[in-house]
This record gives sequence, structure tokens and C-alpha cells, in this order.
Amino acid sequence: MAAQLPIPVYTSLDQAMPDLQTAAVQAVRYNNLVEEFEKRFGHKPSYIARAPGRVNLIGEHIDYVLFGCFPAAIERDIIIACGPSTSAPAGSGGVQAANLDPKYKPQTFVPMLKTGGPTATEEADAANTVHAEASWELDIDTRELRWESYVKAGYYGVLNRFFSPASGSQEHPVPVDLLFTGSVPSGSGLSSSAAMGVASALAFLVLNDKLEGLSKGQLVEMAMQNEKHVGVNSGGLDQAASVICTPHSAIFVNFYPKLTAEPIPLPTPRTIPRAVFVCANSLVVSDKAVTAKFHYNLRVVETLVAARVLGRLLNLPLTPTERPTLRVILSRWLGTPEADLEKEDVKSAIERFLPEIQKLRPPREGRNPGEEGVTMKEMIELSGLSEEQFNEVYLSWVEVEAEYFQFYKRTRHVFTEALRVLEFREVCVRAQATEGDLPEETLKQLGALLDASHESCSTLCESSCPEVDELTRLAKAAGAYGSRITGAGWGGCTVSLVAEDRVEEFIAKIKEGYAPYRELSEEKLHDAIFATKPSSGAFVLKLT
Ligand code: NG1
Ligand code: MG
Repeated sequence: MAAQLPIPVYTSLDQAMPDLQTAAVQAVRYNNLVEEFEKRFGHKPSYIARAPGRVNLIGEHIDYVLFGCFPAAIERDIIIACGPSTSAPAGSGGVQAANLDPKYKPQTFVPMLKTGGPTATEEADAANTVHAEASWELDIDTRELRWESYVKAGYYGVLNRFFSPASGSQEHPVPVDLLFTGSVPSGSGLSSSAAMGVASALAFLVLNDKLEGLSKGQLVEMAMQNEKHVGVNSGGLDQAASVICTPHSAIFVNFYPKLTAEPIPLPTPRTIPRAVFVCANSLVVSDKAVTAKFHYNLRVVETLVAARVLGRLLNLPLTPTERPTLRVILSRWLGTPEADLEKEDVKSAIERFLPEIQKLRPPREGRNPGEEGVTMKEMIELSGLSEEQFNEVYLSWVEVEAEYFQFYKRTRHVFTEALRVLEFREVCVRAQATEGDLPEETLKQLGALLDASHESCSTLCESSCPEVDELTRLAKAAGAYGSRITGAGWGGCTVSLVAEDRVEEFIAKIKEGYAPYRELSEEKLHDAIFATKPSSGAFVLKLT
């Protein structure tokens, strides 16, 4: 299984990138980073840690509910030249972090062992009902988006797992020097945050000699916990894509009952032009540090409470302190907790569950049943918990703000999106097994699923925004097979499936149609809209 493989450590870029042209282009960038490192820190780096961004092809806002998603790593990435520090005291674990981009100022910090009181670590872990004993403190300011927060987040997992005195470790982390550079645009839905977190974790792991024996799946779990320290209660989509992906394939990643990932090549018909994915940034920046309580974290809470309410409607056993997801409720209802999900299972959930939830609240005049939200008071009543219990289980670890909470729309999004992921996968797998040439119809089928996903994100999950909706319409008009929002949303990027021989024309049309692109320089435009191939996941390059 892809998730059980070790994290690759290469000794040359040619090993890491079998495509020679790519390796040659990247070599310039890597060498420059190494030279800059020497200039800044006065010694050579020992490794380069690299983690890519990702584009989620389909399966949006369902990873934290534990349904499978279908992402691919992109070529854009974060790379970190790193080495043990020669200036900081041995065993201090101190960090000097610098960035080639001058807008990110150099940072120095030292992890502190804290005794007593809940630490950021414990709070973050409590969100997942895991109780950590370690109490390393790195002082992340979750109210502000700061670049070094992701470096610190990447460090937490390594400190907690390998240097926690509470679990008997006598070891001390080595002090390190890090120099970053990145090509994933931040705040654009291509997961620069996961790339930062994963690459940072890798740098700390390899410099402390802790990489050996760690599987890709374990690194994903660690990176997921890490991201919670930045105040986002995300699922594992981004981290799994950044760590596990391989060139030429997307992955079908599943989170329940455990993390698994299956590389699946995208269909490449021979008689018709190959299709590629084009990412287009709306340039609307979604700053999660500020908006998570109205947007992302709110969706997490809405879907979690919806799962409990649904469980009660279906008379499933529920303890007051547990927090099952919609995926878990589906398994309990099916009575098959360990089994892989089939399309038929999801279809029966859609038929059986949605009418139940729709009945919860009588519609106000002129509205559709179920489309009304519930107030906080109603939500607590429907959960069957006391206010105190409810706050403890659903609100104590996350900040959310809303007048109305939506169960029906969110649940409908989750189950229909989970079904589309399985359908998308089926089209790809069937194409792979087909002998001879694939009909263009295959790409049209994938395109239709992308369009339906966008519609659902826009109207049911309500995670799009007018600019992103406009970009998807323009993409369709410019000839895309399908187009949708990718990532958390409320801004960020679209992903469109486009015939390779039409990419230039496609980009020209979008540039003409999307007003914010008209003023952009060539370079900025290339950053905003680009075609991408599925790339490889994270790795470490040992410098000799
Ligand atoms: P981005 O696009 O990185 O903000 C987020 C979550 C994912 C997933 C998607 C929506 C983080 C780190 N990632 O992605 O886990 O839930 O939204 O599908 O918050
Ligand atoms: Mg992110």
C-alpha cells in the first residue's frame, strides 16, 4: 500500500525526477538555494526537504467527514535547504529560519518545555480526542497568518513524537538552520500550508535522524495533527496528497477505517489529445486564520453535529461524549465498519438519510423543506445533549460563528460528493483497463462530474464565491470538459480539465474574460493560471 512505503531519500535530483528536463530546470533552483544557505549561515546545508502543493480533483469538504477524496500533487512546491546549526547551543533545538522571499522575515525560536496548564499541543490533540503527554511550547499565534507558524507546526509533531520527556525520551533536539523557498501561491487553495508543514516536518525529522522507519502514512498523520496547531481543524487531504502522490497519478485517498491511498493514473486517450488540469487562481485570498470560524471550521462543526442528529433519527447507538462523522454514521447504519464503501452504499444513504434530515424543520413560507438553517438553541436540542455536554463535545475545541447552522444542505453535499468521487474513480479505473483507444466520452464523463461537484460546492456547501463561480463559467465557455473550485474555497483556485493542445487558447480566453487578469504582468499571470501534471510527493535530497 502506498501509505506504508518509506519516505524517499535521494542522493541526486535525477533519481527524484526521472524526467530529465524537469530535473535540469529544478537543479538551477536547488543550487541557488544551497548557495544562498551558505551565504546566510556560513556553512553548507546537509539536505533539501521538499513537499509539493496539491490540486484536489474531486472530493471537496468531505475529508474531515472521513470520506475519500481524489487529489494529485502539483509541480509547485516548497523546498528547504537545512543543516544542523553551528551557532546555537547543542541540544537546544533552536531554529533559525529564513526565506528567499524577502516579504517573509527571518525568524529565530527555541522550543520550550512547559509544565502545568493545557498547552497548545494538548488543546489541539484534545480536538481529536488523543491525549498527548508532551508539553512542548512553540508559541504559535493562531490569530494572525505568519509564515513561521507552519514551520513551528511542522516541528511540534517531531518534538512530541521523539523528544517528549513524558513518554520517557532523554534525547534533545539538535539546533537547526533552515532556508525556505516556494512556488505554491499562498492562500490560493493549492495547499501551500500543507506543503510548508510537511517540508518543515521532514527537515526536522531528517536532521534529528528520525526519518528512518517512518512511513508515508505516519508522516501524513503527524502533519495532520501539526496543522491543528495553526488553528485549522482540517482533514488529511492536503497532507496525504503532498506526502503520498507519485508522478503521473492522482491518488484515491481514504480516511476510514484507516488511512489508505491508491495511485490512479488519469485517463490518457491516444487518438484524441491528452487532457491536462489547469489551475486558475481567482486572486481572492482566503485567510483561514481570520475566516475559519465563519467558513471552514463552521463546516466542520455543522457536519459533525449533522452526523449526531442523523444518528439519532436512525436510532443508532451514540454515547454523549463521542463525535462520530457522517462516514462513521453510514458505516454503523450499514453494519460494516471495516468494509470499503461501494457506490450503492452511498446511494442508499442519499435515499434514506436526506429525507429524514429534510423533515427536521418545517419550511418557512416560500422556502424548500430542509433548506432552512437551525439556530444554536435548536441545534443543541436536536443533538439530544445538554448545553454543557454539547459545548464540551462540539464547541470547546473550535471557534465558530453563525446565526443559522445548515444540516440538510451540508449533508446533501457530503453524500453526493462522496458518490461523485467513487464515480470519478470508476471512470479512471475503467479507462485504465480498456484496451485500445479511449473515446473522448471518457473525458466528458469526468468533466460532468467536476461540474456537478462545483455546483454542489457553490449551492450546498456554500464554499465558493462570485469570482470563483465566474472563473468556472469562463472555463466552460473556453472549452474545458469540466471546471470546479478546488480546496477550501471562499476564494482560491479553480481546476479545469482541458485538452492539452488547447491549453494556450484556453488560457488566452480566460485572461480576456476574467477582469482581474487583464492588468497582470506575464510573470504574475503565469503564477495565476497554469497547466499542471500530477507530480511526485514529498522527498528528502541528501547533499553530498
Ligand atoms: P485548503 O485548500 O488547503 O485550505 C482545506 C483543508 C482540506 C480539505 C479542503 C476542502 C486544510 C489544511 N486543508 O484545504 O483538509 O478539507 O479544504 O476539501 O485546512
Ligand atoms: Mg491550507
